[in-house]
Amino acid sequence: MGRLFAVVVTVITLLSVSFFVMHTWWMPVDISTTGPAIDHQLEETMTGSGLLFLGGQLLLGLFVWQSSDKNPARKIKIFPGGANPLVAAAIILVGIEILTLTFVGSKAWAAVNLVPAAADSLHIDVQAEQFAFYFRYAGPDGQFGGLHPDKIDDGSGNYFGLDPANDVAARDDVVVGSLVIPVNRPILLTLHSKDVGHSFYVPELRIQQDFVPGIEIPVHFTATQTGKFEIVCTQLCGLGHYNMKAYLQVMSEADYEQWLKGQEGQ
Ligand SMILES: [Cu+2]
Repeated sequence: MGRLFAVVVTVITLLSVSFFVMHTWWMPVDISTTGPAIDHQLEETMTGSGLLFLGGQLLLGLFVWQSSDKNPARKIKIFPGGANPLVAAAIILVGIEILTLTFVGSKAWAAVNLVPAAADSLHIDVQAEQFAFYFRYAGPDGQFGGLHPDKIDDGSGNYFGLDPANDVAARDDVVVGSLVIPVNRPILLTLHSKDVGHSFYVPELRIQQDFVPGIEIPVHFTATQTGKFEIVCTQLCGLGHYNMKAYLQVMSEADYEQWLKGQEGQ
């Protein structure tokens, strides 16, 4: 029985490691300028923790195999000093591993979260609510209208709480249900939520950022490929959470300009 367990542990270990080595289930294509650093970090983290996992599981299988010998005359071997030095060594080893990953990975993190957005970024406002995303562009005047939470009214399509009657800048703001952006141009999003916590996740951009009600959260990125990608909410935000998504459409600069003109005309 013991030997069978040792074989099963070894087979499960090798099988599960092989799925990671072959990238059977892996990240989708990367379409952002900051993505390669994140993917590189992911590879390093998976390799480091994968080697520890592989070594640990194979050792476990080996020990189970060796101790399944039922011979009562066999002397029990005791590691010098007992278990304490081994446990201490394991804690130090894992601690060093995690600290190293933190320092090595901080660069990739900083490029996304600590470096400010480029000054010429295209600014788009994002409103999350149960269970949809809305996107706002400044319109021909380049000015966003002010936000008035008391004026938010889904029935009339006023998802951001604009006041076009009194606020000139708000009159030409474009509000749509898809995030349409030009390729190769820095984008700066400001995330707002009108109700509960949501999340903005685009796997292809390697960006996942929570919405927090009452806080404006900046997110910036540059898309390097045209195409249509899913934006999904990854914070359990209510009964309709499973269905909370929108699309990111990355277009050529010319297509984007044309799309925006079409929206402004409405
Ligand atoms: Cu949500």
